[in-house]
Amino acid sequence: MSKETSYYVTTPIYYVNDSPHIGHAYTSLACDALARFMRLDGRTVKFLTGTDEHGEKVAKAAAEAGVAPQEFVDRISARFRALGTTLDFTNDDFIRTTEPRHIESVRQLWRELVKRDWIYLGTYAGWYSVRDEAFYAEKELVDGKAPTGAPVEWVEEPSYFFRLSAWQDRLLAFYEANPDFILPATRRNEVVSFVKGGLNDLSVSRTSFDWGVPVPDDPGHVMYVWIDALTNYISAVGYPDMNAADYRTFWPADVHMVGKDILRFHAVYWPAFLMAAEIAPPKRVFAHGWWTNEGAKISKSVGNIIDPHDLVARYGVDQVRYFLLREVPFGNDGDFSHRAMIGRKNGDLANDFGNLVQRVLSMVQRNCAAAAPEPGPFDSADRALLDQAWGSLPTLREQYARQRFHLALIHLWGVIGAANRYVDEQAPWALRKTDPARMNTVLYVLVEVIRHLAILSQPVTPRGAAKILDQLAVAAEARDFGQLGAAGAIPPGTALPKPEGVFPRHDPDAMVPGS
Ligand code: ME8
Repeated sequence: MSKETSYYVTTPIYYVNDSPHIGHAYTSLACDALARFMRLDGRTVKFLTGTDEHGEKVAKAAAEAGVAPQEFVDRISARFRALGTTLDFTNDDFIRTTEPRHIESVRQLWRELVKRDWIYLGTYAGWYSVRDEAFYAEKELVDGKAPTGAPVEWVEEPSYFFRLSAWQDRLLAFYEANPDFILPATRRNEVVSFVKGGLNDLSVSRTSFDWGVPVPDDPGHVMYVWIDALTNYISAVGYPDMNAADYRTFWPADVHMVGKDILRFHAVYWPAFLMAAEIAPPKRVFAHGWWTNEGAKISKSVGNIIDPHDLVARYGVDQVRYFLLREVPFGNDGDFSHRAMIGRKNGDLANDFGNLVQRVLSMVQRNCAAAAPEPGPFDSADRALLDQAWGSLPTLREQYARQRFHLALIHLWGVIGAANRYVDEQAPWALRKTDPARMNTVLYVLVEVIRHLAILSQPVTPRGAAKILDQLAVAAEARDFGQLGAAGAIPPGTALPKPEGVFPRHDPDAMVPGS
């Protein structure tokens, strides 16, 4: 498999200190949509997610729960896996940092760094935030707290250090040479100015607890949870075996998708660790924005966690997926509100897309003997609509390549809008009596446009798209992007099953289980 046709996308591996919420679902969803898009476009995809199971934060959560750490992480990790089932994620792998394949990998990376003299033994004396699992300099503190608002504690202990200070110029040169390494551009600027401000050597081991990967040849230290966690991205493709088929196919990764909170770890520390070990850095880190809930920060202490399982039970999988990727320009912060969710479900999905499909397929069912009609010659209105549908792929490719999910969806809904206007203008129900041949042409054009819309909407609304394609009698193996345009056109005369509604309106009486 050549690198040009492969695509490797990763989510952060989530801390197992607590159950998954909508923020975790969001990042993984974005990766899922990307992975699905690339597969449909003929690429060999690896979509990786998983859980980050070591470190002080997780150890404390286990102690608070009164459970041994391994038992605790097994339990919470399973909840992150279950999230994937609820949201139809198609990850190809799920990595856990407590797995032997990962422990071996991170220990080897450490040895490579020691071998090249990038790691030395010293003493850390400074501030640490367990919540952020991050070291902070005195000057970074705001009112005695981390800049994130997390409490900090003074830590003084023997520690290994990574010579991060030596990487300032090389990192700046790397960002310069790879302008799309950090997206969106505003985030890139933040990272560049942080690095320009100077880098301190980074403490990469801890001695005050033992829930972590022991440092090779010095088991009194466990690795700092971030060097452990970041390495998951290469563990999952077979590192330290750099001849492993997956490693050769997929590394360097195409996109590490992260929230803006952990950009520094991915865009500064990670490429420095990799380049120091003479491993290629990833091609891109995309840092998306932060969700709030009806205007408030989502947090356990506020008690406003949005449980993705509840959301899906109330609104439907496709609806939640569509809402999250459509509502907020990807990269910006966003606010969740039930009103907005219902607005998208009823407006975009039920009225615009669902009704289009329903009314066209019902007309075909009633007026064309339940089979795809035979079209006559196309006029300019027909061509304009078909061209718009056929021409969507290049636009979508461009948007997906830069993780602009909202723009890809806006484009598709532009086609849906045009198709709805075409139905109104052509009025096929009136043609039934006056010009049945023309009615057949109009309905055929619409059936083909709907086929395109269904194929192209699969990455975001896979269930609805599959239902539409079933109703168009499109075979399971004829649903990829290679079937767009004339290639996969529905042969006139194809029997079509009885249509059923695809995107229902919101039922205000639908209850959330457990509420
Ligand atoms: O940071 N809005 O794990 P984590 C949007 N283990 N995204 C959100 C969010 C919100 N309100 N809340 C969480 C870690 N996220 C480390 C990562 S990777 C090598 C190690 C998402 O469980 C977002 O992607 O704290 C954020 O970056 C991630 O969850 C943090 O997950």
